[in-house]
Amino acid sequence: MDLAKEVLTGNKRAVSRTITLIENKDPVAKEIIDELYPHTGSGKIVGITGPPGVGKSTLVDQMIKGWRKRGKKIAVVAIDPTSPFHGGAILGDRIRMQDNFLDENVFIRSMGTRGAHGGLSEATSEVVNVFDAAGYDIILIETVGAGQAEVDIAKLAHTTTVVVVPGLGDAIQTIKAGMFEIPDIIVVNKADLRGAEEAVMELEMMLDWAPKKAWKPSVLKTMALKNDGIEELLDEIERHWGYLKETGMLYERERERCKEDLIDLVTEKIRESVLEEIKSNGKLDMIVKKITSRKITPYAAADEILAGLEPTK
Ligand SMILES: Nc1nc2c(ncn2[C@@H]2O[C@H](COP(=O)(O)OP(=O)(O)OP(=O)(O)O)[C@@H](O)[C@H]2O)c(=O)[nH]1
Ligand SMILES: [Mg+2]
Repeated sequence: MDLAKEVLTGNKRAVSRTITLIENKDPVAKEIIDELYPHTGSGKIVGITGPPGVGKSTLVDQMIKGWRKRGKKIAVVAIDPTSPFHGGAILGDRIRMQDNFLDENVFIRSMGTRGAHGGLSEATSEVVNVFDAAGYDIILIETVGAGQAEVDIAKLAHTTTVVVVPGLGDAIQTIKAGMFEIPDIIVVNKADLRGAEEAVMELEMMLDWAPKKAWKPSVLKTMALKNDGIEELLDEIERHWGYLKETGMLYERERERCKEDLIDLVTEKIRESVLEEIKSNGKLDMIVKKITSRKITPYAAADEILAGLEPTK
């Protein structure tokens, strides 16, 4: 079947197969992505991040249900940074989201991170584009907040939601100084536990002290297990979207994402061509020998390799 055309009609199997091609770095994926690209740009990308076990998946589950009631088509990419590659990474999550899994207008996919830098997989942005082209209104990316992953999700998403839970100083620990750039919305989940009110207050105080931004992140309380506070969260995501559109920030974010993607792509291409070159002519082994026998230093060797490369066109 013509995968790109099928993806554009919203065919779930075609979407699934395309994502697998992307994960496997199949050269065909590149052609499909090229064909889909002109049809992207209308999906809302929403990031959900936060420490392990704060209830991100439970929350995502309820958000899907809420958005379905609002007539939206939703795709979820659940990223597991501990898994080196794709495939059933977060099986538990899938089972939990089973109701949604059977819904024709909901697509849930787990992926491992392949990224060498501990960040989001480079493939994530491409997968988001596939969902976008397939007509999903909302594309949710769920990932455990582990430093780089949070930064990366904020670059990719239009709206980034950081989830925390009540507990002495825990919330504050998560939204550390310097991480203030990341959340557009902060959710204190498990508000049924003690200390939720205090957590909200602490966070709001910290936000008051933080350098002012045009959009002040809002702090919301949810009880994902009881489906409480979800409507307010969806409203707030809508409000943020409206803000992005009105202020031209939406365009800014798109530009940033484009730039990041392009830098990643170019870096990857350079890396591949350099590796191919130095491995093919046996030069690598020769230079390694010189290093291990202490004839040259690794830095000098790196310079020597680079100096010997053909300039790329
Ligand atoms: N008390 C309480 N427990 C909750 C709430 N929401 C989720 N939980 C529980 O918290 C635990 C973790 O929930 P998950 O949704 O798996 O959390 P997560 O953040 O996706 O976890 P990881 O993906 O492992 O990082 C589960 O046992 C949930 O039932 C809530 O509002 N209140
Ligand atoms: Mg989870």
